[in-house]
Amino acid sequence: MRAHNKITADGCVAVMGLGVSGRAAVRYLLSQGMRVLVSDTRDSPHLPAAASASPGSHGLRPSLAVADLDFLAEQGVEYECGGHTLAFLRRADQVLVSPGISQDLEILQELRALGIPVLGELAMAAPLLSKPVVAITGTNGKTTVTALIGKLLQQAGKKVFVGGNIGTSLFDYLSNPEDVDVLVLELSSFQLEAAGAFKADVAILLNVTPDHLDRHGSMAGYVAAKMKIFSGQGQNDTAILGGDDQLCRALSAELGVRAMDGPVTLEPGMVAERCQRWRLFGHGADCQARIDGYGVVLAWQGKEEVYDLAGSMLDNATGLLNGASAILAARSLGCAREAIVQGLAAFQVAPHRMAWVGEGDGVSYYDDSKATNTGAVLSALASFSGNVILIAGGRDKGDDYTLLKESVAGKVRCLILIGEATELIAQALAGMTEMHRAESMEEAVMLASELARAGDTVLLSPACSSFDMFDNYGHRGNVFAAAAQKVIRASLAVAVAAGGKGGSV
Ligand code: UMA
Repeated sequence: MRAHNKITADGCVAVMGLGVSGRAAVRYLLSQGMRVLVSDTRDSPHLPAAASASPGSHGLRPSLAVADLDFLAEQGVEYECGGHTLAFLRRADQVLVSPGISQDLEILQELRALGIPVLGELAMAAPLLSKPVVAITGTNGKTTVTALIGKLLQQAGKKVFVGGNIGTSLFDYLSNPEDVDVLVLELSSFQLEAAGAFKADVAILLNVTPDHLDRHGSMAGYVAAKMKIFSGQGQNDTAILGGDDQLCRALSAELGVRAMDGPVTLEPGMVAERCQRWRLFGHGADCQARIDGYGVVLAWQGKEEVYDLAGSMLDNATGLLNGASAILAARSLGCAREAIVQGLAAFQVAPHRMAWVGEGDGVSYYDDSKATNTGAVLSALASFSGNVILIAGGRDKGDDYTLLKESVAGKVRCLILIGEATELIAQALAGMTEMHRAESMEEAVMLASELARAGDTVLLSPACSSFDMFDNYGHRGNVFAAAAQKVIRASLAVAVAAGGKGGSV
C-alpha cells in the first residue's frame, strides 16, 4: 500500500498545455486549494488572426477554446498563450508538463537549472495513488488491452477507473477517487518519459516496434521511456511481457527474466533477479498465457485453464495476443475464471482497429486508421493472405518504412499513398509493389475501388499520424468509411439494376 499524500495548498503549480490532461490537472489542483498558472502555445481566441482557427482546422495556427479561457478567468487562474516564457513559468514552485510536450524542451532545461521541479502527470500523481494499479504500454494494442482489462475486472465485480492515454486523465481519477478498487491505465511513451516514482502493481509491455522517434530521438530513447513502466516495481509486483515480440524478449532479459524450457508453474510466482513476478504471453512453450488455435492456455497454480476466444471479437492474430495478456493481468488481480470467460465474450473492440466497413463487388473494405506506425501495419497485413490494396501515409513520425518491405512485397497488390509522408514511403518501398498517389482520402478510396478485383481487400492502415489532413485518427477513419460506403452503395445500385448481388455494409 502506498502512502496517501495530499498536494499541499500552499504552493503554486504551472500547468503547461491546456488539453485533456492539462484541463483535468487544473481542475484537480484548484480543488486542492493550489494556486495554478497555465501556459500554452496556442493563441488566444480573442486575437484577430486566431479567431477563425481551432484545433484541427488545418493550415491555420490553432487557438485555445473560449470556454477554457472563461473557466480559467472564473477561477482566477492566470494564463499565458501563444508560447511558454521563463518569466511566467518561473513564478511557480513546480511545473506540470502535458504528455504531448517534450521533456527536452529548452525552457524546461532552464526551469530545472533554476531548481524548479518539472514533472509529468504520472510523477505528480504517483504519491497520491493508494489503490492497485494495472499499467499497460506497448507500441500497439494498448488501448484495446486497457479497455479489455477494465471489462474483465468489472465483470469480476471490481470498481474500476480506466484512463490514461486512452483518453481520460489520471487527474480526473484524483478529483474523484472514492469509488474505485483498481486503476487500469494505458500509458504512452510520452507519459512514461516523465514517470517519476510511479509504480504499477501489474505492468504490461505488449510489444515494441519503432514509433514516435521524432519525439524520442532514437529507438533507444523510445525503449527507455517504455521500460519505465517497470521501474518502480518490487517483489510483490507483476511484470507481463509479449513473448512473441523480439524486443520484448530481449528487454525481459534486462528485467532479469530468464528463458525457460517448457511451461512453468506460476504460483507463488517465478521470481526474477529484480524480484518482481514476471509472466509471458504468446505462442512460445515458455509463455504462461499460450496461444493455441483460437484459444489461450493459461498455466495457473500448477494447472492449465483454457479460454476459448473463437467467435469473440478477439479471434484474430492480434486479438488473441491482446486477450492472452489481459487474461494474465486479470488472473494476477484475483479475478475468477468464470468472470474472465464472460468478459471476453462480451468485449467489443473500439472503432478504427481493423474494423470491417463493408463489401462491394466482392471487395472488402477495412478501416485500420488507428495503425499509426509500421508495427501496426505489419500486424494488420498479417491478418490477410494477400491481394491487399493498401492506403497508407499521413504525417511522418520518424518511422522506418523499409520495415514494411517484405510484407508489402508479399501481400500488397497496390499501394496508394496520401499525405505528407507520401514521398518518404514511396522511396522506402520503391520496387516492392505497384504504387499510386492520391490527394485526398476520397480520391484514394475511389482509386482503390477501381484497382481492386473481386476477392481483394482495400485496407486503410496508414503507418503515420493523421494530423496533416484530419483532426485525429478517428476523423480519418470516418472519412475513409464514408468514402468506402459510397463506393459500396454505388456497386449495390449497379448490381440491383442488373438484377445481381452488389455489396453489404
Ligand atoms: N502544447 C503546448 N506546448 C507544446 C505542445 C503542446 O502548450 O509545446 C499544448 C497544445 O496547444 C494543447 C495541449 O498542449 O493545448 C495538448 O496537450 P497534449 O498534447 O499533452 O494532449 P492532451 O489533450 O493533454 O492529451 C494527452 C494525450 N496526448 C498526447 O500524448 C499527445 C492523449 O493521448 C491522452 O488521451 C490525454 O492526454 C489523457 O491522458 C492521445 C495521443 O495521441 C490519444 N497519444 C499518443 C498516441 O497514442 O500515439 C501518445
